[in-house]
Amino acid sequence: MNQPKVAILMGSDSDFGVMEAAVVILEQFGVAHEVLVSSAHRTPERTLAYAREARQQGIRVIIAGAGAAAHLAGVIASSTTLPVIGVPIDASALNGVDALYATVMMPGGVPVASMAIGKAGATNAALFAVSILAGEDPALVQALADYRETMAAKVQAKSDALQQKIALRGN
Ligand code: RP5
Repeated sequence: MNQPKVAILMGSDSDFGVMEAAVVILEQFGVAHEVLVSSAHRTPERTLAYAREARQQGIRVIIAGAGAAAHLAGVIASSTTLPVIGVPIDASALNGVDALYATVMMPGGVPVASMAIGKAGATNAALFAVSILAGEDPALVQALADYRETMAAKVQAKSDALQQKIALRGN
């Protein structure tokens, strides 16, 4: 693949079951990306060094997924002016609400774009990253429009199938 433009970081390899949804979207859109495990708590120096160097390495958007006391996205945002998208992961007894609060409640001045908890959040993080990159890339604008169209067609097909099922019950 080309030089990665999007970085997907996660606090643990145990987060990959959720964060894989972001990888799938970036592959679908043909966006070059890299995936790595780095923890705000267990490897703080590695995380900060990555954040500091990411822009110079050609990264344009960072996605950070973490569970529990999820400080990964915020810590990355503290050390880069790149857009940082946080994905709270359901990895503790608090079912991801802990990670959501830790990710979304940033102090003014250091923004993190927090997504929903779990796979929907990982999917949307990647779509949001594509939207950011689409500002410089008309092909990505078209790909996003196609994605929405396909999604709408699937909803229409589901609606049609449901109506047919209900009509058959009436006979
Ligand atoms: C967080 O703690 C990680 O992002 C993960 O969601 C959670 C548990 O990590 P492991 O104990 O599975 O490595 O920092």
